[in-house]
Amino acid sequence: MRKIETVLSPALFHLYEDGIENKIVVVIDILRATTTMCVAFENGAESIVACATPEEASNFRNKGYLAAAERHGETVEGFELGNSPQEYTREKIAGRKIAFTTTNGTRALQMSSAAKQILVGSFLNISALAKQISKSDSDVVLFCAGWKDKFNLEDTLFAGALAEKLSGGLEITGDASQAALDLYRLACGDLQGYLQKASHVQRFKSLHTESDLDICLQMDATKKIPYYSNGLINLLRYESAH
Ligand code: 3SL
Repeated sequence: MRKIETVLSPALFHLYEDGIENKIVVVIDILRATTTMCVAFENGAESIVACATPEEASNFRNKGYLAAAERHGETVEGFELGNSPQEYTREKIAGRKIAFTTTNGTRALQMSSAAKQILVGSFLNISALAKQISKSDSDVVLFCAGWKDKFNLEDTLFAGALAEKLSGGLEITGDASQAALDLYRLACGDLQGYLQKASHVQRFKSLHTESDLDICLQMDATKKIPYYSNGLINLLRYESAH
């Protein structure tokens, strides 16, 4: 039976790298990078380059890209876009290429480079993602981007939600996957209420960005599945199959 494993923090990723070239990795940064990527594609972005640094993202401007950079939860000075999904409107980004760097999300994508397939997960595309994964024949690693190598509640909740959706056909393996599933079952009646305990939600409050939380918890707002390959995030061409 195919297996699901869960990585609760980038600091633990090395423990799951064995055989990664045969596995699907789902990168999860619910607040907010992978959510924002899903919003960007839903609103017509052409592609996203995942950059390691703001400098690297800025250099893409010469090639006509929009440059987006977030550090410590805030837009880096001088950038036209940060990491709030609310900024990624159709008016601003339809048909555009975006060079994007964030504190944890783009880093987790880059760390996953050796995987067979790297998918971008959020509550917005959770059912489409589950359907896509069910159709494949590989084991799955749910990779929580966390916050600066620390565990976080929101990515773990999503890992549990996706594990629950996949549990009919895949085996939940390891205590991390079980803990994520249990946490999700505990909190699923009121995700928004539960996440008031999350340190990143507290951070949002101090940065006056808490309205992003509503968007980040929207279930199934899109069927689009971004994937990462060779530094680029593009859209998986799958929709005709749905
Ligand atoms: O670290 C990241 O990738 C971001 O999602 C963090 S923030 O939500 O923009 O603060």
